[in-house]
Amino acid sequence: MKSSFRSAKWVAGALALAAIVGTVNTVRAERKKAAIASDAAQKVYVEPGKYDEFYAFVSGGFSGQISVYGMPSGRLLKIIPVFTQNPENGYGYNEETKPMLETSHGFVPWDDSHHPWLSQTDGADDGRWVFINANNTPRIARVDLGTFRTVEILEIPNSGGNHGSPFGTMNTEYLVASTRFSVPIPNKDIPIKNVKDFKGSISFIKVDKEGHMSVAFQLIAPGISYDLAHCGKGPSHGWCFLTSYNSEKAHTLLEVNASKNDKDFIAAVNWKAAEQCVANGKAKEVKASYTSNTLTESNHSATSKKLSTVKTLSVLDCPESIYYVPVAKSPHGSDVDSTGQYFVAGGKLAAQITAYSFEKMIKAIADKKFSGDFEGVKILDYASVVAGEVKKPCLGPLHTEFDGQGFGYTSCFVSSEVVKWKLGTWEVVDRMPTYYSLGHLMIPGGNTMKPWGKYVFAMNKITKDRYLPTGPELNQSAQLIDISGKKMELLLDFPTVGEPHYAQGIAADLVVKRQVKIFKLEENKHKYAVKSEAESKVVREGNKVHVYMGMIRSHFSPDNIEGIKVGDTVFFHVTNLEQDWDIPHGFSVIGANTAELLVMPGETNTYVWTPKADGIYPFYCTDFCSALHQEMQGYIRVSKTASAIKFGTNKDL
Ligand code: RUQ
Ligand code: CUA
Repeated sequence: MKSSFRSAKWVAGALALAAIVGTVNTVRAERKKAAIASDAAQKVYVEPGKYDEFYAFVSGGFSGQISVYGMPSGRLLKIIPVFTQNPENGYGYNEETKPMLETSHGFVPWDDSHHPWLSQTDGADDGRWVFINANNTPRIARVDLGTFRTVEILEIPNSGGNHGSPFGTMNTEYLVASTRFSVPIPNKDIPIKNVKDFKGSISFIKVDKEGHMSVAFQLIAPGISYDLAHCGKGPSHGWCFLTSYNSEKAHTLLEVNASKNDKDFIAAVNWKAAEQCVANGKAKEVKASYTSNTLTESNHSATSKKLSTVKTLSVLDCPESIYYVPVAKSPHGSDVDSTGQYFVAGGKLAAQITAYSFEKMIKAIADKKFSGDFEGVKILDYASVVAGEVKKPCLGPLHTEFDGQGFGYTSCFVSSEVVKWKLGTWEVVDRMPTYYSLGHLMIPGGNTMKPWGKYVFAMNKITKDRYLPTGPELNQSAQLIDISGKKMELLLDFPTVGEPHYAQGIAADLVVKRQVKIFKLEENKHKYAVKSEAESKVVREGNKVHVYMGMIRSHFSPDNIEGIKVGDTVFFHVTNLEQDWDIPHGFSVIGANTAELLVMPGETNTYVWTPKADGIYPFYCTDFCSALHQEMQGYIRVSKTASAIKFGTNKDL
């Protein structure tokens, strides 16, 4: 570590920050009246019956899910359950989807999801899948945009927290996932103060043609905290750029102890070089325990597979795979512009946005322009790689997206604004206040080579005084800003679900054309499916009872079942026999200790019930499916364990 990074300016920094926050609060009150565009209403008005131009996939943060909005209307279209059980449709409760939430720690029914990332082909969003991270128990999920369902979840071994994840390459060859907390690798019982022995992993997740994910290899790097990445494209394809913090390697009170050094690092990772090292046998296959969960739509069932080894590559055995680039202190993510020539990072505590030139970086590596090394990783000389610093940017710059027209848009958390600046001249050309404390922002396609431009979708952490109050907790919010003109114009303000972090936007037609409307009944390979009402039956296997049940407007078959006994475990395998778009049926039994089923046309789901006392138990359909939905119901007769009541359904009784 070079001593120039050691000047302890954090005290001054923290005081300055406190002063800034005070000013910002006063500014807020004045800004509340800030004008919105006079034709804003027209610009966001999507006529009833008309579609929005864009989809926005917004992370749910502590809700663990993804919410889908139409843009520009701000209409909430759907919440896709990913890492958190969802009683609304039985995700994570029914037998088919429970395996999706299995991990090496057992069943984990919740997570904290931050960064959706749309699959790309040739550097442009292609509308196939959206990936998203679980921050707490390290995982990456893949959602199929044909069905809007989570179809795969891969656990990431050797990670102490999967925040900087998942960020993909321009053809979705890999997703990069870095560890936020350094930990011993392999994990073991050592004193916390031995933090110097902790390591950081940067995982490369291979995505095959069908979307299936696997851990290709993990770079084992110095144990600092790695954060958000964006990968190169065009000229910089083959590289990914991740910011990091805590080069101090603090293990307590990080807010102070990890802000001492003047500079942190961007890790520039050459994944093609790493691939080469792996091919040359420099990686080690090590023991690791993690899971790979997949939902197969042919039988509508998920399976969880336990994996036991992973390939790790120490950066010391492949020094050409990683370089550190000095960056203003406490950065929070690195972004690559649409041409792939620049990568950009803001320093939260430094009021500085720096753009680096990829070309200069390659030259600096060739010319060995190093200013030192950090635990064996070469540090590039700052002046040799920097392309420019944005002049008079803002306070607390975080994330940058690009419009494809030569401008960057950076979110500024402390000064609550979006700043628009020009690539090349590094001048700020416009500012737009946000309400308040802006985290991420998103431009549809703004992280790709082909942005649609048009809007900035800003995600704010604090909404005090923006909406009707709702008790101690107020919602986070999104704001829509028109960027099609010279000046940014605020159009719309709306609350979000959970705490949005990053989002991704895509032209609607790319997703609309892939929509699956029904699952074909004749292709249903679920072991307990029925293809018609005639196939419905009950089968007893000891004290297990399997009910093969069909649903069609507006009845269940069977709808009368007798001969169930206290002590039985009853499996209701319920098939929706409809073959019509948007006709789900629901299923639930009084007193059952689980969530309902919500079964899509042509699909089979399983509901487990253990009756505890004899009596008559009604069940019914929970989704208003027809004028006779209220009549869609049935009865189960439960008898004492020793009783000899005849076992059967309508036809036998
Ligand atoms: S975070 S506000 Cu992506 Cu989790 Cu930046
Ligand atoms: Cu089926 Cu309501």
